[in-house]
This record gives sequence, structure tokens and C-alpha cells, in this order.
Amino acid sequence: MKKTTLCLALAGLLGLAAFGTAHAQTAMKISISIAQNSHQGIGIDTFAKEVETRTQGRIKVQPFYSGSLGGERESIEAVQLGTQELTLTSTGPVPNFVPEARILDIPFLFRDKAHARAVLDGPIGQEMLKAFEPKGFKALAWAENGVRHMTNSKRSVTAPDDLKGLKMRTMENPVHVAAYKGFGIITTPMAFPEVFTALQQGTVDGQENPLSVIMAAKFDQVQKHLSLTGHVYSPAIFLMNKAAFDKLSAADQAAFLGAAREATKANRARVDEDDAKGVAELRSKGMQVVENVDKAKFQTALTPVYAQFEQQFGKANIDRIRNFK
Ligand code: EAX
Repeated sequence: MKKTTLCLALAGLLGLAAFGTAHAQTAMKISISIAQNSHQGIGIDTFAKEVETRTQGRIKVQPFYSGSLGGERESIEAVQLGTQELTLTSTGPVPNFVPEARILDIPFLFRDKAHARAVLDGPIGQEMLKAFEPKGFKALAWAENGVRHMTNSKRSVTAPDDLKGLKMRTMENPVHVAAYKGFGIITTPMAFPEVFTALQQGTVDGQENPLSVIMAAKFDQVQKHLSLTGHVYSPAIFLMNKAAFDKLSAADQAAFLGAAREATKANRARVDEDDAKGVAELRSKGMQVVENVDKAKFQTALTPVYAQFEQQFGKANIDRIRNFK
């Protein structure tokens, strides 16, 4: 009798354990390299909320901020390996994984954010999302990092001549590095989580990023000068481990895709807000801002590099993006 009771109790415990495992809610991870209070923070928070709602709470996504899971290159690697399910990243380190995406990082390729958004949401951008699949990613949607501007601690910059000899941190992006050398910058590629300290300690004189990132990272504390160079549009992208995506039911896959599109809306709206208030806010924090930059001179400085890009990426492909309406 005693033995039977014990057996029953054990069986019950085992049953409970099995039940517990089957229903355990392990949250998927999604990361960004910058602070939660940012256009990217809103992006992944909205994504997490939308996935949960659209799957009736069956799937949870846990957001990680400020590079706590690593910089963007490390996060993309982790998603490729599957040790982390998701990340929202700028295209900075993306060309090292998916070379087809390099073309989007060409300076002065897009006229403005509206042009970039139309290209990314249109056939060119949607086609490019497919190039991520053979590399182990499901690219859920394009999002936005923003239009990049330059900051430094040394001098005000209105034309490329002012950049000569400035040591600037760049993203780990071969297209940016080639172009910025054309501006006369001494380029120092570096992961984002190291940038604040590098600026503070003077390891580099400057960096370039959208107003959204400059504010979220509080670069005004370590940079005196801001120039609205708007030299390049910086896309962002929601990446998921392909095997993890393929495991989902068709309905859940649709939920993830829909969540990423909704998140992109919130992300882009915040970029617009940041762009509208950024200059005033950064001025109030003590930055000296050059608004009227000689853009034509910046573009001319890139003529030789552009010839190189046309060879590399095909002039027709670049024109197809430039002329997209
Ligand atoms: O994605 O590395 C960068 O400068 C990026 O713009 C930043 O981490 C936001």
C-alpha cells in the first residue's frame, strides 16, 4: 500500500514536471545596441508587445537594450548561430554577413527619409530581404536608424576640408569607411558600445550618427560640435534566426511579420520626432550646431569613390535606387 502511494506520488510529480516543460514560457530574445529611450527602443518594445498580442500571449519576446547582449556585429552573429532569436540592428555590420545589402549604405544615395522608406518598403527593399535567407536569417522588415550627421570635439565643420585629419569612429562598414576616407577623415571602425568612452578619452575626435542616436547616447556630454551633414541614410532591420522562424506555424509567422511592420511604424515616427526637436535639444545641452553645411562640396569630394562604387555595385543598380519614385 505504502509502496503504491509512493509510486503514484512519483508518477504525479513526473507528470507535473513533463507538463511544466511542455508549457514553459521561454521568452525569445531581441536586442539593440543603444538605450531603451530611443527610436530603436520603441521599435523592439512595440515588436515584443505586438508579438504577444498577436499570438494571444503564447509567445513572449524579451527586449535587451544598450548592447547588454553585445554590439551589433555580435548580435547579428548570435542570431545567425541561433543563440539569440532576434535583433534590431543598423545595417552597419550587415555587409560582413550579407554583401548584397552594401549598396544601401552608399552616402547621398537617398534624397531624404521619404525616398529611403519608399525604396525599402517597395520592390527593391523587399527583394533584398530575401538575400538574408541563405545566410541563416529571416529578415522580418526594414526599420530605420536615421540620417547620419557628424560630431567632433575639435572644430566646427561646414565643408570636407574641415574634416581633414580628424580621427573619427565609423561603423564596421566597408562602404562607409571607403567613403569617409574620401572626405579626408582618419577612419576608426569600432563597435558602438565602445564609442562613448573613446570620445571621452580622446581616442577618437568624433563620430557620426543620426540625431536620435546622438541624443540617446548623450554624446553632447563628450562632443562640442555638430554638423548637419546628412551624408548618409542609415537603415535598420529586424533580423530573426531562420530556423527559429521556420519552426513557427504559418499563423505565428504572419504575427511576427505583422509585429515587425507595426514596430517599424513606431520606430520611424520616433525618428521624425527626434529629427524635429534634436537640434534645439542638443543646442540646449551646449553643442554648437552648424545647420548650413556645404553639401555640394561633400558630394563632390566623393566623386572618385563613387566611380569605385559604380564598378562594385553596378551603375544601373545604383540608378534604380536613386531614381525610384
Ligand atoms: O544602431 O553603430 C552605430 O553607429 C549605430 O548607428 C548605432 O549603434 C545604432
